[in-house]
Amino acid sequence: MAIDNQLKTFEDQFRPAVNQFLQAHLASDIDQTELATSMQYSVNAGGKRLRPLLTLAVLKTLGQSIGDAQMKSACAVELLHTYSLIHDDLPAMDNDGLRRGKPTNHVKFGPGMATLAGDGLLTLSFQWLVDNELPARTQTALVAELSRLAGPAGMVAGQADDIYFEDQQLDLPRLKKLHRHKTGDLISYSVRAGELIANDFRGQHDLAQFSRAFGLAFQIYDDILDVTSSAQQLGKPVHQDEHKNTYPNLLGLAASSQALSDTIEKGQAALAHFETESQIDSSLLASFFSYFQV
Ligand code: GRG
Repeated sequence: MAIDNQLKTFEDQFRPAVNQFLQAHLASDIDQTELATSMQYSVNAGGKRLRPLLTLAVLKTLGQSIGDAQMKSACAVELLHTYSLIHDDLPAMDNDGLRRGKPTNHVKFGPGMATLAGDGLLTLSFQWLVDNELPARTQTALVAELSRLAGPAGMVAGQADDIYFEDQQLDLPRLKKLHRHKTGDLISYSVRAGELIANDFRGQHDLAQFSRAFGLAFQIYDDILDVTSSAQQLGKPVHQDEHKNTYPNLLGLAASSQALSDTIEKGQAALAHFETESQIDSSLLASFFSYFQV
């Protein structure tokens, strides 16, 4: 499967817009020079911007126009995501030296400043959700949803399972739960954020199914790439997962690829149902599945 043209056109338009927004607005919200350099270093290190792009794609799918308030709320999740990567790379966690093709934040600025850069990005993401022109009830709903899905009942719970069960093999249901929290919940948030910003909940059940399937597929794909790719291709170390709970470690590569295809099919079926029920074109969201080069 090649990258879908529709996804490429969308990314070509909106990834630079996300990058510009992040570059233009980060510095003015930080009041310490070294901290600003450290936070900007990781945010501007060149991630795919998948999560804000998903929010923007839901907004487009629901026929919304994208102004400053929509862009700022959509970019908030990228700040939070970058915090999670900085903290995940710390010596006390995965102790990784390479991220987004560059030395990790703690290698460059030391573990103390890297911890603070993560803390700053986590806090600032919530500030961006309320410091904009959206209606107050929308802002509150976004804050509530992000707290639930990124916090101790969401991504942080997944990360805790990841380190707690590092040398213990989980069965498939518990592995799926780990993946749902660690990776899936922030992706689910990103899709839900589009509905909340648009204040349009047509097909919310199908979009939740889509985002769950996409999130699980994203992590299975990441697990597979850790086994099959080079560090140069990924911009981060590979073969890091040998003691971790991953699909290839539990099921082997062939069954993991099958699980990936099955999960993608489930997500596509949810979007097809969404389109039939709502008469809304779901092809932009469906094009995100072409990210998985299977
Ligand atoms: C530290 C609380 C805390 C959580 C960390 C995100 C995370 C949870 C850990 C990173 C390790 C990992 C493999 C997570 C799975 C999700 C994942 C594949 C993250 C990388 O996201 P991409 O591929 O990265 O979107 P870019 O750099 O493109 O933004």
